[in-house]
Amino acid sequence: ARVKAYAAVDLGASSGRVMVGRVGPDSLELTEAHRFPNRPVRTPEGLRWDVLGLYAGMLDGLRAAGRVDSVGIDSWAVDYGLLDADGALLGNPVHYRDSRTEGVAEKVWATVPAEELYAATGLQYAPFNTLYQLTAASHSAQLAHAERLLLIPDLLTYWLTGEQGTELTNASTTQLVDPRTRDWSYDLASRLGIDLHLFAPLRQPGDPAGLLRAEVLEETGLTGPVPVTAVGSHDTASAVAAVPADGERFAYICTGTWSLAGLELDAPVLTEESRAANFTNELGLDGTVRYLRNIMGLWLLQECVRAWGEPELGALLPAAGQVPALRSVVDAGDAAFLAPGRMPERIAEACRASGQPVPVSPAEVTRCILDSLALAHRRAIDEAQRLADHPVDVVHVVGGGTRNALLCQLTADACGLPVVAGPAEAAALGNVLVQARTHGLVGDLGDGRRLLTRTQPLTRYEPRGDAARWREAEARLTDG
Ligand code: LFR
Repeated sequence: ARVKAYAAVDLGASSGRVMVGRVGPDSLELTEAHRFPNRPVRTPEGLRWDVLGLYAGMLDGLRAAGRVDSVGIDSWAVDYGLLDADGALLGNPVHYRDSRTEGVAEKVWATVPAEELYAATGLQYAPFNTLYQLTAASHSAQLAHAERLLLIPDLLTYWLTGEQGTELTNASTTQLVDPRTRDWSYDLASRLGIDLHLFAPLRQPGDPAGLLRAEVLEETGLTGPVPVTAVGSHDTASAVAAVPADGERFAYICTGTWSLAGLELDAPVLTEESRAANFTNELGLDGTVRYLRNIMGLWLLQECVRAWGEPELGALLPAAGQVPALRSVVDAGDAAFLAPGRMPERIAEACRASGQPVPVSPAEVTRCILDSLALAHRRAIDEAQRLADHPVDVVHVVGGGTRNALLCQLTADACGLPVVAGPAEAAALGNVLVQARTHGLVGDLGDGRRLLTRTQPLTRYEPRGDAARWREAEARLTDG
């Protein structure tokens, strides 16, 4: 049988890449065609995405990819572009770390209390959920002129094919979808005065999303027809699809700018306890629910590295490994770390405020961050198992953080469970698997996962005892 080639466009908060997955009956090989930076831009209006730069990077990547049988796009969630009646983009998409949503949630809760919002959507509170962004923008000229809202991967798909849709996994991060019906929450939208006609019709992962336009073929040198396939267009949905797990008794942590730590479930958990613990119920492939918590992730380290003038991680991580463990920890789930800037100082302030030694050198701060992330991973996985009544035997770590051996080992230690680390390019692989499935090359979610287990390099980390030290560190954050 012929091996098919799929282009997976995967856009993260700090870089984008076009990967090519070559899939045969029992083979899957992923190569990188092109990688490009994703640099947010601070304009006089606030923090914005350079979406034209991303589009250009994607076209460069497709040109470098060469002959492909289909293209799929995934990216970070919640953000969107607005189109006017001519289909033209209105302004630069706003970055989810922009400050416009400060204090907005309280206004929404005055109309629909937070408890009801959770019961209806299952979405954790995050200031940047699309619902709060739309509320923040409700009096803007742009929104007044908008006929259509397209989430980032749907916007780029539209530019490639001319066809509009709203892919479901990413739609679930808007806080306007009911995770039980997997359709819009019509009642909620009408109570909040949000016109759902702004959104293009829902698409399921695997649905066709059009053909590359003639101009795109010309610009990329590809020969048509080349279909674009809707994938799990939320990067985390694609990454979870590529967790090389066997059975159901597993937890996952998708690591990168964020750590998304939780479980794959058949049904949402909408209890008040779950809301209070700030777990989200985002939608995954094949009727699954991604029950997880957002943890600040390697963003904390990325921002410090930026502040320190970009030292080499190759030297910083071993130095952090030499610093005594768990001297100081911060709450890596705290939204106080969301905004960019002054990160080493903010971490030092958090340590001081909780009466812990203040980390000073880059190695000390890095150690504090990695210990804090491992601790947040532990808390999320413990609480998810309890709240969902879904015990696990193993933690799968996927995404960029798998390259950080210290973080993987500390996570195993903190969770008291074995960690299986890999694949690093999980989002791209999940993207490829959904495309391959539309061609009948792989079967269901379990099939794709078995293919990954057979073909992708994975590293196992066993927990090293001393659970008491992690419990003590956890108490430092929860007792204060
Ligand atoms: C990870 C991610 C998270 C989402 C955050 C903001 O890349 O998609 O799942 O909460 O970015 O969109």
